Amino acid sequence: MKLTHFFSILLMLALNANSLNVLAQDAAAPANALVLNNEMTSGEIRKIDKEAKKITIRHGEIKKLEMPPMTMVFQVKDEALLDKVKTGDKVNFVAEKITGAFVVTEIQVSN
Ligand SMILES: [Cu+2]
Repeated sequence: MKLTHFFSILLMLALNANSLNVLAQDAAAPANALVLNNEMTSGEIRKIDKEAKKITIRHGEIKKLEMPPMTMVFQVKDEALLDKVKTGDKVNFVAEKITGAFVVTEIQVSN
């Protein structure tokens, strides 16, 4: 093996290791963002409207949506979410702003 070949192989290995590191960092970032994005908010079900696919929740602060504690109406992403809860239930839920509307995308009873 020529010495120049040896060095170019070393260089390739070094570059590959670098790009792998970068890939690993890129892969980690969205995962963290996802966890933050799915942070659950505590609340209490005040009203369920299956026909309109809406749910009224008295909720704690939702930092992601810059929203203080309040009682408000949410849409639900999936009608089946409404079958998991009933009025008066204490819940943890995920709310997202989707095309200008506040939508519950996940919900579970917490008591
Ligand atoms: Cu609110």
